[in-house]
Amino acid sequence: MAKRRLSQQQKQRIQAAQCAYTQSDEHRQGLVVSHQGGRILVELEPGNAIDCKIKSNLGSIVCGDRVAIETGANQEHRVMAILPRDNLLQRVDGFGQVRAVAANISQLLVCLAVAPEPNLFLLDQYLMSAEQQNIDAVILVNKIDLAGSREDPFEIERIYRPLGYSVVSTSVKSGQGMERFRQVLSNQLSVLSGVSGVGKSSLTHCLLPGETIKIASISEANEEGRHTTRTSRLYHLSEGGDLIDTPGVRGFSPFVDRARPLAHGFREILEYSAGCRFHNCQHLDEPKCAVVEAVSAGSIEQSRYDNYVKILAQAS
Ligand SMILES: Nc1nc2c(ncn2[C@@H]2O[C@H](COP(=O)(O)OP(=O)(O)OP(=O)(O)O)[C@@H](O)[C@H]2O)c(=O)[nH]1
Ligand SMILES: [Mg+2]
Ligand SMILES: [Zn+2]
Repeated sequence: MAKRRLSQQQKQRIQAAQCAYTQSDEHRQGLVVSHQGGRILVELEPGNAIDCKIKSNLGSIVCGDRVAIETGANQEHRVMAILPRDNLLQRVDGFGQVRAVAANISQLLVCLAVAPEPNLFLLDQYLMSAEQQNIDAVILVNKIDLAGSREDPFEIERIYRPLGYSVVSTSVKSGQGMERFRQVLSNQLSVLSGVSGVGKSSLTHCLLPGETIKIASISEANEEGRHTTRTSRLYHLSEGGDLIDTPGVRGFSPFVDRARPLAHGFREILEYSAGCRFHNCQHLDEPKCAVVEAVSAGSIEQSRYDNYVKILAQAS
C-alpha cells in the first residue's frame, strides 16, 4: 500500500510534537537496537531491551536512533519521538526510494571478501555515499585465508590506502587481522555493510561468541545472494564500541546529495578539481580539466574515475 503523503502543515505539527518530547523529562529515552516490521527493540540501558510499538507518522526508525518512549497504563511501550540525529546513513532501494540504513554512526565498514569477488564499483558507491554524508569509511577484505599466497589480491590496498582509507584484511577462519579489526571498532558506532556472503555476521559473531547470530551454512559459503541476515541489529562490544550487522545488499545505490557536486564523494577528484578552468566542471570533456589530466598522468586511478563517470551518468 502506498504511504500517505503528509501536508507541510502536518509535518510541522509532527516536528513540533517531537521537539516537545525531546525536551521533556517525563519520557524515558533509549537506543534502537533493532527494527523489524512493526516491532522495535529499544534499550533503556545497555543489555536491557524492551519491545515497543511506534506512534504513527514518525518516519523511518533505524538502529542507532535515540528515541523517547512512553509507557501506557497497560504497560505497553510506544516510541513517541526520534531524538535529533548526528547523521543518517541512507541508500536508494531497487524502486528508487531513499531508505535509512542506520543513524548516529561514527564509521561505515565496507565489507568485501576474496569470495564472492569484490566489486569495486560497489565499493566506490559506498565510499562516495559515506563522503557525501560526512561519515568515515573503513574497507574490510574478509576471507583472506582464501587468497593463498597472493598479497593484496584485488589491489584494494594499492588503490585505496594512498587516498587515506584504512584497509583491513581479515579471516574469521584463521584469525588473521582480527586484532586490527577490534582496534578499528574500539569506541565507535560502526555499521558493517556489504553484499551477502562476505562474512559480516561471521565477523560480528567472532567478537560476540555468546550471541546467537545466524550465519550462512558451509554449503552456501562464497555464494552471493542468499541473504542470511534479514534485519539489522546493534550489538555492544565488550572492549567498548557498538557494531551494527546489516543484511547483505544486492546492489548498493548510494544516496546522492544533489546539493553538492558528485566530486565531493571522491577525495582525489575533489582535490584535483581545484585546478579545473571552470568552477562547475563535471570533469567529463570540458577544456582544461585538471581531473582528466590527472587521470591521463596516472595520478588518479582509472577505475576510480570510470566509477565517478558511471555514478554521474546514473544520477543525472
Ligand atoms: N573461508 C572463509 N569463510 C568465511 C570467512 N568468514 C565467513 N566465512 C563463511 O562465509 C559464509 C557467509 O558468511 P555470513 O557471515 O553468513 O555472511 P554475511 O555477509 O553475513 O551474509 P548475509 O547475512 O547474507 O548478508 C559462511 O559460510 C561463513 O562460514 C572467512 O574469513 N574465511
Ligand atoms: Mg549476515
Ligand atoms: Zn574538471
